[in-house]
Amino acid sequence: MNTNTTLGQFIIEKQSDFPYAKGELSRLLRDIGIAAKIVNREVNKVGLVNLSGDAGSTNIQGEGQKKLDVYANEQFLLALQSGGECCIVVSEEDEDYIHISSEISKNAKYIVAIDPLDGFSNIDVNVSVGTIFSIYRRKSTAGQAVISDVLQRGTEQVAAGYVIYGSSTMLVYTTGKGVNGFTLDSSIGEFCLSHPDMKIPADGHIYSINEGFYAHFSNGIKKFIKYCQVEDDQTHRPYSLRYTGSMVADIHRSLIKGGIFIYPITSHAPKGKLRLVYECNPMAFIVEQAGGKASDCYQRIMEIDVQDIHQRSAIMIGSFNMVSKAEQIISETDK
Ligand code: FDP
Repeated sequence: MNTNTTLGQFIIEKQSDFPYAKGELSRLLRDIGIAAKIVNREVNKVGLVNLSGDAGSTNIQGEGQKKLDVYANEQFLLALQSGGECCIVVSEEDEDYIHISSEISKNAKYIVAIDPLDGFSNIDVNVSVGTIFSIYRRKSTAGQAVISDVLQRGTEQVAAGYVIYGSSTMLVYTTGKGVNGFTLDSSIGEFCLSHPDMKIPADGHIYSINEGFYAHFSNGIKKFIKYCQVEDDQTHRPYSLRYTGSMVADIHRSLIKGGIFIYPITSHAPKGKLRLVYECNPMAFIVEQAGGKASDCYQRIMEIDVQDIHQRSAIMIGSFNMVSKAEQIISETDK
């Protein structure tokens, strides 16, 4: 690991790469990094202090407890509110988007969409969870930011990233000039550059889908699963199946080792399950920047029109050739 370069230093060094290099996006990214460290501290002690319990339960000292997802949401909101660079926050935890109307935020130009704790159902069993964020620049030029500033396509993202709270904690982000990964060195309390210029292998040998829902999948998805399972020496099939139930963990593995993660539409979730604005778009931006591909089976994720902040989408994301193959099989089968 290159412990010489911390996230803070790297962001400042790369500031001139940003589309509008005034330091605001740098500060926003730095604030997200600080909140991630606070959330990481709480994720690590979850077994000790019952943070996985329901909101309203009490801890060992008899104090009121918050669920960790509520806590994580509060920490990111606090960081974004006090940083002064963000005018609107969209969060998985809040039904409506939140205007930040403090004195220091009155000229803020950025909109942040965030899933503060993705894969939360894994928190009790020590499987990795994550935070996903997506950053847009507001389009309106005067007054309060408006809904059209929020409902921008994924192609308009200026930055996106995720934090994975796993065997080690990593922050991975892109500003549209490649992808870089930073590992938290707890001895110095800093994210340090450990994975510079990440590239996803064009082919992989792992597919990742909740196959328990096989009966609810379209014939095209079923056919792709069969393709993954058939023996073929040339393409190193059958592929292995890995599915943690934490999108961040499953996509992080694909980014490092190659592979495909699929959450398709099902007969029980006809629009898909995952959220376009703060799950699919940011992960698509990162994976594309690393050389991979992300689609909803038919269309590039980042080109989907956004009508609603909590809109759902199907997603197929990962190694370029695997996603292309899946798209081909699905479009031939589900015509
Ligand atoms: P979770 O509901 O635990 O937050 O974002 C939703 C998500 O997890 C993803 O992280 C994960 O990939 C998916 O849902 C798991 O859904 P299934 O249990 O339906 O497979």
